[in-house]
Amino acid sequence: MSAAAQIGVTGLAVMGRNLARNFARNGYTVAVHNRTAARTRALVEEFGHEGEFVGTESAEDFVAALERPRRLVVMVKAGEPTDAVIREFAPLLEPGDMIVDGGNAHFADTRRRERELREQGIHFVGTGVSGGEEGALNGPSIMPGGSKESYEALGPMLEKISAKAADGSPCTAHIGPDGAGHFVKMVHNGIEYADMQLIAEAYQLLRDVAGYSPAEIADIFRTWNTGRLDSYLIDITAEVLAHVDAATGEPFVDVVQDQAEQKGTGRWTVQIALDLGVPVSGIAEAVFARSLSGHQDLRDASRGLAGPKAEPLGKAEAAAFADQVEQALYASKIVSYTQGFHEIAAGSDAYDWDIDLGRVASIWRGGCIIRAAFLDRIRAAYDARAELPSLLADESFAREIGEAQDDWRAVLVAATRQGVPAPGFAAALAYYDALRADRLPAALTQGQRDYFGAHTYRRTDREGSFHTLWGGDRSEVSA
Ligand code: NBP
Repeated sequence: MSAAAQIGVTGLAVMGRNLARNFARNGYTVAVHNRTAARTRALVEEFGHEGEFVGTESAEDFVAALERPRRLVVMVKAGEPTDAVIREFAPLLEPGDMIVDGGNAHFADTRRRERELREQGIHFVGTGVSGGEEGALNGPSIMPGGSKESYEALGPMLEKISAKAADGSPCTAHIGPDGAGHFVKMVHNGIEYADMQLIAEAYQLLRDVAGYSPAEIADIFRTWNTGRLDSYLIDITAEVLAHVDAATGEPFVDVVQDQAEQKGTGRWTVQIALDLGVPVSGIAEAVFARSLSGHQDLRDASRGLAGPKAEPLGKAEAAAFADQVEQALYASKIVSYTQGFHEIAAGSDAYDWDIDLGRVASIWRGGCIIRAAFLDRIRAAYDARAELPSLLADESFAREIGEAQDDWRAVLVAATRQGVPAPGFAAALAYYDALRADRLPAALTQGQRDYFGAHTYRRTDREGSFHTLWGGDRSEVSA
């Protein structure tokens, strides 16, 4: 077999197959391989006309088909299958070769794999890929980690197959060493959860409080999509809401069971945020809202609990309320991204990744699920001040959120009065109010901790740690 392929893809389910086709359509010769060879044959038969594919059935043939240094993309189910593939291929590779894991791996696994393969001189490039099957085929957002050297060999190819932002720049860039790419992809998915939850809350408020039909709400979302909320998720929300079920003639959204599922990356984002001590309350509420929706028994047992029934507003009031919901949604979205970028900054510090936050915003502008006009603004904020401590410290975001806050509060008052849950909006506002507070009740918490556990506290008026003798004469001692 001649070593002619510039890149190889193993794992040819929906993502791998489409990524391989994307490379081929962009003029690269692609070696393809899958554990079950029938998938490889099917790909070459069905899409062979799209470009140059080298179909291979054994690991040896696959590796032999690649030019050196070898670039081997793994698109298999994350977890043990990825380790199985590495065990199979690593012994066949040579120093300088690259294994690119495009699956949704946990960044801690990526760090382990990178360390193990580095000993063999193999570059392990943990790479986040976002955009689903359509993105994999036509241009995803790609978040590669790993060594700088591997990016030099891979980057130009990734840049070619990636999505392009409106200004033409590729939606990929070297994120940072070892697990940085998968970490950023994880937070991307966490933000995606939060975005989806906020949109869902906006929908429910427009439906139950304003009294709009799904078709009318689709129109409202279409209008919002022409403004500052312009994004893929708002766009597809309008499509889903406008869809009518063929079997019943009912709005599609009314015939779908209201139990949201999840695959795990949102949960990871929250777990890791807890480890890093980063408050990502909006993302956490989104994960919890999905999990609550799935507890059907609990919901059935609680349906009769006391509380108001929402009473829809009149037409004129409804339109004004919809404008307020737009403000609340936008303000809450700013908070979600603030929290997500804080988590990336904290991960970057903890693992010495030196992640450029503006660049992350930049490569999310196209291809991925959270692509939005808004990301250009985030990029501009970090470009203006790379050390921005929080997105809320950016003048223009601070101004916008300040302008939105009256409506944001009004929406939450209406939601609370009418008994419509809006945990994402509420968590975002609580985060905003907590950050801007002069004093937090954390002082009282410290007092309680000192009382029962002698955990000590610091004072506002002088340096040092102190403990009050609560069980004695309540005098204060230096700790
Ligand atoms: P799946 O996650 O469904 O994985 C199926 C592939 O894994 C098949 O090629 C299968 O081979 C292979 N595989 C398995 Br399962 N166990 C294996 C093993 N022990 N050794 C070798 N190969 C094995 O595919 P997908 O939905 O295309 O996703 C691929 C990756 O991309 C996943 O990590 C996923 O999380 C990630 N991702 C998916 C999306 C999306 O929208 N679907 C988006 C972004 C990232 P077989 O054909 O022989 O069974």
